[in-house]
Amino acid sequence: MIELYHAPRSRSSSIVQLLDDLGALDRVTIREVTITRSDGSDGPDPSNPHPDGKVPYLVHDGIGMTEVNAIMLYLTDLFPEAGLGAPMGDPLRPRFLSWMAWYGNVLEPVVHFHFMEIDSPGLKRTFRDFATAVERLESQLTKTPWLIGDRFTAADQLIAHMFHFFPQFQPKDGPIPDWVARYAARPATQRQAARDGL
Ligand SMILES: N[C@@H](CCC(=O)N[C@@H](CS)C(=O)NCC(=O)O)C(=O)O
Repeated sequence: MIELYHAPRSRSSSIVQLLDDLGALDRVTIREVTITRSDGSDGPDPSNPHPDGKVPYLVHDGIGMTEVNAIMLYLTDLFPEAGLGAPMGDPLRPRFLSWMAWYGNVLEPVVHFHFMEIDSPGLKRTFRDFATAVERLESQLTKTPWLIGDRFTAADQLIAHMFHFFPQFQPKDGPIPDWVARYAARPATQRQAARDGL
């Protein structure tokens, strides 16, 4: 049995969209919960088992897991038929794993530092900065339409979702706006926007 603790218009929407793309939505029970929103509204839901009261939280046969990128990796391995991951033996798996981890290890922190205007030499030494992260994406997206190559994967779902959800993070030109537009035009993105009431 698979359960997903979900709050609309959040990181867990990206998981719902991935499940839709994987053709696995009917295999998962979605449990909608409240979370504390960034404007301070709502609050944690006592029925949500996530240790920090956050979403997404996935439970598979009684074992829970957190972290949006780890959950996506897990689901693409669990439902490999859709070809949205890069399983063991796929020569592009190293690239796929790198983008999935880079999102959490680098992109999330630098986005927060950048938009909160935190300018610290120490943080910069470790994480570089938002402009460097954008350059990394642009460097790949000038070579290939999607992050690991010619096909859309959960790495695009994970990272393009952020730029789509927060258009203010997008550079005005270069390959990122085109990539996000292609992501936005995908039927699964449009179905998720409808589910989220966007
Ligand atoms: N590192 C976590 C972050 C999860 C997260 O911050 N989720 C937000 C929704 S997008 C949330 O639940 N916020 C409620 C809160 O901070 O209490 C992940 O990657 O899954």
